[in-house]
Amino acid sequence: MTNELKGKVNYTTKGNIAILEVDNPPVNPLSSGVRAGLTEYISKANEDDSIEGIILTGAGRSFIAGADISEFGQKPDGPDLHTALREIEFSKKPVLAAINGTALGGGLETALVCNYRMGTNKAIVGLPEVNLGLLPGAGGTQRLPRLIGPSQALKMMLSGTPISAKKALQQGVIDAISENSLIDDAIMFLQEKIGQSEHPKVRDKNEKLIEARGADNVLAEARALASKTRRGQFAPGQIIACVEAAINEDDFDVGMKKESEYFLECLINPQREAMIHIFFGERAASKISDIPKETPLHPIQKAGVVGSGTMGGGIAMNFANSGIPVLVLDQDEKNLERGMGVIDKNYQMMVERGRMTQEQKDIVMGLISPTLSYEDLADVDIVVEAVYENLELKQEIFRSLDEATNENAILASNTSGLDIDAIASVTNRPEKVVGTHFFSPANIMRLLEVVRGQDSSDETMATVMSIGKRMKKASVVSLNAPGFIGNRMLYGYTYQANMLLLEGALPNQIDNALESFGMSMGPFRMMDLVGLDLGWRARKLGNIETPLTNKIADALCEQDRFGQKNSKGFYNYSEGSRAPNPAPENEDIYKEISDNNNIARREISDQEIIDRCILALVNEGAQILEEGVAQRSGDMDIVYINGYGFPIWRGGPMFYANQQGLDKVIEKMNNFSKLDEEFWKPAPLLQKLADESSVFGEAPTQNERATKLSFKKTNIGGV
Ligand code: T1G
Repeated sequence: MTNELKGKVNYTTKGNIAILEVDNPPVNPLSSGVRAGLTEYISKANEDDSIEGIILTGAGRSFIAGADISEFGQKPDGPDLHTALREIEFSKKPVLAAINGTALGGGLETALVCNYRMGTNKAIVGLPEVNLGLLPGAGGTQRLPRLIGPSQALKMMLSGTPISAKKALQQGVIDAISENSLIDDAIMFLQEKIGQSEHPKVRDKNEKLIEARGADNVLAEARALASKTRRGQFAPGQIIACVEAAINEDDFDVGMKKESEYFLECLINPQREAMIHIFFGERAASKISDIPKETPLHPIQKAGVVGSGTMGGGIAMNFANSGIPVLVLDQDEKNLERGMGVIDKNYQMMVERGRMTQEQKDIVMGLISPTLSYEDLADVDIVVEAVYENLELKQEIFRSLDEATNENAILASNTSGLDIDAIASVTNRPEKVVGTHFFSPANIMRLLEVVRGQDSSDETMATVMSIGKRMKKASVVSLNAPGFIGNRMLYGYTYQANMLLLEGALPNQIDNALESFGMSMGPFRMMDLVGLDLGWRARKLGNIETPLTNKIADALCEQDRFGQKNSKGFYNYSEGSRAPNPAPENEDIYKEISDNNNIARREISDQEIIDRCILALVNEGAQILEEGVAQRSGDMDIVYINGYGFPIWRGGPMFYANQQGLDKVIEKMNNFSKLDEEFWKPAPLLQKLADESSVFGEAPTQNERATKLSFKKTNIGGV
């Protein structure tokens, strides 16, 4: 029994032109109904003698957003994509793709089988399949290199980043840009071609490939790019192999056959499922399950940031990059000047690296204004406080903001772990108070933890989530609990890394093991980057006793080893370099502290290191899910991939645990419980799901939750 087909194609005619409009809202993926519609209507237009030309376009804001990602791993209905595209490519009548918006993946590949391509100036085109652990499997790896040359094509397919219509025209991906009505311009363009005996097919354009034959640098550069930007990923190598085939095979269809083989290998590779989990996971994370979709948003036309330090400056850049004018307030003139200088320098670096034009820089810098006075914030719609972590100071600032800003303004704190309700309690508008935990550098890192206070209103939450989308952030909701999601999970991970150091593993072994697992940076390199002295000074200042797992770091600080900032920490660094060099001189300190704490040092395998650090994340994640601090396990995966350097091709810690099997996870934790029974006690939800041979998913409902959440009740390693 075939399911009802999804999506459709609208067929209309204008004189001697047939117009096929892909209609599968909101972004027109090539679902079963679209594939069926394309196949049917191309042949209908070809059989209709009154028709001399065909235009293919999309309904709404998108041309075609690619293959239907939700179909991967399922048995697809309707004709397959190759059949539909063959109909278009071998149409007797010329076909023009009128690209009215996003043409991505299979969407661009569909345009590439057309004879001609025209876009609006807002159109964007790209082959982002690599972001899904896939490759352009509908001819993209064979046709795009023919149009723009293998080197440019490889850059586009390995970055997965779309390009603008202007750039697409420059590179030859499209033939023209419509400045007025796209369909009218497309009809005019096609009318001029209709009389021609032949119409170009991309498959026949071999010049650029033949030119590249023997030019090994093309593939070598692509391999270098892939290993630099996509470490551990399977698909990039497959993409390069496809283009190598395109270069060396004379017969187009032989190259296509290779592409299909390599595509299949990507499809069955577990990375594909993990990366598609993240694609849909990011979209799911942007939804708050108990807040209605139609909740009205508070209009955000102007913003403010309190604090012009590293975080404040980065947050201000996010507002400006989203076209929102922003005031940066600091009480200290010198700080303000320095802060504005850092913002200008960051943008200047982007201009120098060609990632923005001088003109674009002038526009965004024009949106950022410094101020020393709270009064200037009277008409802003949102303020983000970004000063250092001190509750009393933040409460003082929120009292001032409560007075200075209009009563409708949203007041947000960039705290990375302080009690949002305690901050809100000093204002007369706790329903307008929320946490917006950005990650450093805030203008680069995609993660945004949106912390929901007990009184944060639906409107406040929905509005901040929509701002996160405008800033192109991966926004994830956390309830107000110590360490929120990311830092809370990190505690167990770092605790295990430090215990492994005490038990005999060395920093570079632990870091290499976790980096070979795919983490972007090992914990000890991370600690050296952040600075070992932050915790040490805080403990000295507060006269706080050093916990066991900080004893080594504190001992290093006593030896004036603070990390990268003074070129020595767990590693040594040559002047001006960030490359970590082993520091054998530290080993005596490690041995002494292990001895002083009766910890026997032993050989430890890389697998034990990986399992203990990653499963510590998973177990705390299960506790967070049980408490409902995170709405769903996928949210924690989004947090770890966008904020803590977890490899996207493993799908995040919770997805990784699901793929391993929760019974296997429990088994490993039980093995480790000999080392520390309390720490390795499985979270009740993890035990329950493993017993049911189930997997992590949505958080248990309010009633199912074992523990009632409160800032006071929950404790993270004494932080
Ligand atoms: N398939 C299925 N659903 C899709 C989809 C797709 N290709 N693209 C988007 N959606 C859903 C999405 O989950 C969301 O659903 C809604 O549409 C709106 O999306 C053979 C193998 C186009 C830039 O990788 O990058 O072609 O959450 O919230 O921010 O070679 O969507 O509302 O239920 O993201 O405006 C390659 C994927 C596929 C592009 C629009 N294509 N899409 O962004 O909206 S593989 C892609 C995007 C392929 C061929 C291969 C973005 C967008 P819901 P949204 P947006």
